[in-house]
Amino acid sequence: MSRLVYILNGPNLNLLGKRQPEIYGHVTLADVEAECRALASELKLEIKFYQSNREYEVIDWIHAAREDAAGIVINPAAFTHTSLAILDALNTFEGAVIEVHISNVHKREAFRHHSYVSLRADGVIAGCGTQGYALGLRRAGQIIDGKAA
Ligand code: CA2
Repeated sequence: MSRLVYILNGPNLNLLGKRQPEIYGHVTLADVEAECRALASELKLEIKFYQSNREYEVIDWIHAAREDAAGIVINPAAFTHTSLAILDALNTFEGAVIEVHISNVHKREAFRHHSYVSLRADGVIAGCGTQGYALGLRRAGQIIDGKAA
């Protein structure tokens, strides 16, 4: 049984920690990856960690996850609010899906309140800062282990 979790990041998240720290904080995406790798090793999970500004790449990684992964933790960034294609791809994936947002999207503009991805996600984390990734990975691990309450 696979213990591999894909951690996928959508557009502009490569700028994390470098722009708009008042919204997204000072932690970089490389810091988030390092934190997730340390946690994965503690939980005996494997991770693949990716970021892209291109919708088709995110879709291709979801398709790849169908072949070898037990879970996906995804911050789709702005694709959250626009991408029926990412929802369709996630609907073909049979493992655990956790949606993560660094900011509390519900406290922000109305156009951020709707998520296509939430129609598939088993769990949604928003407004916990970059800590949300570790929380999401932990939850994915619990689902994979059959220990999610
Ligand atoms: O809060 C989140 O994690 C979001 O997914 C981030 C997206 C936004 O469109 C969603 O509504 C909520 C934006 C990602 C942009 O990331 C940046 C990070 C640092 C500096 C500039 C952009």
